Amino acid sequence: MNIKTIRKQLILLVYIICISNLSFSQDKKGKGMEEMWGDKNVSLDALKNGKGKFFDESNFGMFIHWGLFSNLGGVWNGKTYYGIGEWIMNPRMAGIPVEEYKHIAKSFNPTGFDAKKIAQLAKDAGMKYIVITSKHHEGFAMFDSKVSDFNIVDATPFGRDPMHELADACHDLGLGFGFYYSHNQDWTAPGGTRGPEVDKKGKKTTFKDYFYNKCKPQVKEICTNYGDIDFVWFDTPGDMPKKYVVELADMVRELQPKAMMCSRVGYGLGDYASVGDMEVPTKRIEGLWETCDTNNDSWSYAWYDNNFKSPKVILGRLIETVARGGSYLFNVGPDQLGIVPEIGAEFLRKTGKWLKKYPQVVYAANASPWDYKLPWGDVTTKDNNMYLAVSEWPRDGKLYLPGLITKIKTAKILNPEGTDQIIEFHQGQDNWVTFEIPFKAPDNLISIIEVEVDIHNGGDIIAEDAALGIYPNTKTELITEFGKVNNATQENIRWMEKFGEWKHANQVGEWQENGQVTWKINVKEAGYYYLDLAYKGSDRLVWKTTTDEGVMVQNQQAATEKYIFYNMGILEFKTPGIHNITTTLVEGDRETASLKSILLRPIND
Ligand code: H79
Repeated sequence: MNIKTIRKQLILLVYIICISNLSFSQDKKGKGMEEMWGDKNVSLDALKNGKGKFFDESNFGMFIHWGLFSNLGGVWNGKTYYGIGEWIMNPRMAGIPVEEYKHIAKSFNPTGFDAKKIAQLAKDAGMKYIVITSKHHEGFAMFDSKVSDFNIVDATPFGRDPMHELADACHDLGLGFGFYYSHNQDWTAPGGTRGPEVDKKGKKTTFKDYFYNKCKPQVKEICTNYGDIDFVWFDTPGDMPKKYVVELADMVRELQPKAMMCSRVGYGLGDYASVGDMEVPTKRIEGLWETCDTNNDSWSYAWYDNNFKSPKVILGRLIETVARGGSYLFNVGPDQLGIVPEIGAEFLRKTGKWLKKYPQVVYAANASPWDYKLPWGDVTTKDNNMYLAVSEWPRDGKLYLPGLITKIKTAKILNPEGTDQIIEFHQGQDNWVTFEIPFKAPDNLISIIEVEVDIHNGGDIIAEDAALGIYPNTKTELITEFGKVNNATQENIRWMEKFGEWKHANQVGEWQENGQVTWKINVKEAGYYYLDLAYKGSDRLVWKTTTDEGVMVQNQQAATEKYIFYNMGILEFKTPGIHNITTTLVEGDRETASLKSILLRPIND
């Protein structure tokens, strides 16, 4: 095992701990190592070539949050509740009493629901499968259930089973299909987590009652009545006792041997890891994993939420996820009529048009040789090719690639509608590659440069991972995650902007005297750079940044509770090549000061 592999495995280990915390932490923190995800009896290779193959190669799927909450669209008793719409019943949002919530079903009549149209949208978007909410935390079954009549067939005027229609439509179009099922929380079923503690007769109920009376039999229904399914996506295991999770997972494996379960089933019993909601990881993760994200801000439909991600942003986040080694599950929220909001649908079709032009960049593509994204975009790989996916096309005719050890053979700009354009490049002694590119971006979304490299029989494309590139023609953000920290605390944090909408960052806080973050960087060209710092804190802070050449920038700027970039001044690199750069907090409130990143900007950028 070489050093790089050991290092990667260590990173993986740390990530798995973080992942299990994130996906479990929704209710409880601090799961131990023994609770890692993955079937211990199946190797990763066997999984990737077996039942995980479809998931591993697809890389892009559609998530659908649709339920009784969609009938409210974020409104209860005339008041709008902002945040994740499927939580509206929760006391921390509208706090709707159980009986009143159940009553909403009487007016739920999603006559606009067209399963074929939604499946076609997924297909047009370039997605390979659909995972839909069959029951969310509030307990309403969106399928025909004999177990509980709080379901869309028995309790609504609609009276149809839309899950059947969607499963059929997916199978007809050759898409994969699977169900989300909230197995621990049930806010309306007696005994469910955060649900009523007594049954209709006033008798005390336990989680065991809920598990055997509703959860397990309903999961049996979704695993029996819809043909072969590809996913069973459990969520928020919380402190659900292990024996029930084991029983549930065993049943799924027996009834649907090909279905993949994500790590949120709990206790490491999933087939692949699910990272935090709405999070695109910044660093490479080994193994099979997925991130789930949503097309606007909420998961389920909310009338006001038209903050839809553009096709370029969707593609950027998809490619970034694939480049970190994962799969992207991207959510839409059909409304009270069962219709996917049109702006989101249109942006997805545009996303799909791009993917039709460059399918090789995403499907069955592998991670980038760099563990992190690059300032102009990201890189995916397949066989002897690297795909440089350039979202910020440089304006000076040059694209730089830092620290590439593997030799390049040819490079061309892909032009699926015409002829590919071979481009000149120079791979220097310093391992920087400079490509000569046209001034205008070839694609108005994300342009692709296909780079053929000189490797033989399954070898890896090797990039130096020791130093972060500083580019002459584009700004580079150095996040704290890639720095070395002394006398301060480095920690991943997440926070909510609106209710339930997570933002994630690695940051350094709890600054002691001489607390510092040091980055190892690889400067392509000597000269002046603007230095900006992204931090939060209180009042005003003084920061000092020094290089190993003795150059120093020290300045005071304001600080607020939000991360903002502040200009610090001009920093000079007297020579190109490998340097250290160190940032220290000099004055100000050490308790609240939190540094997220530093930014180096070429003067003329
Ligand atoms: O289905 C979507 C979310 O509804 C679900 N997962 C995605 C895919 C999810 N369930 N729980 N969480 C996400 C974590 C949410 C935690 C919070 Fe809260 C909800 C933070 C604020 C509201 C729980 C309740 C913690 C504080 C109050």
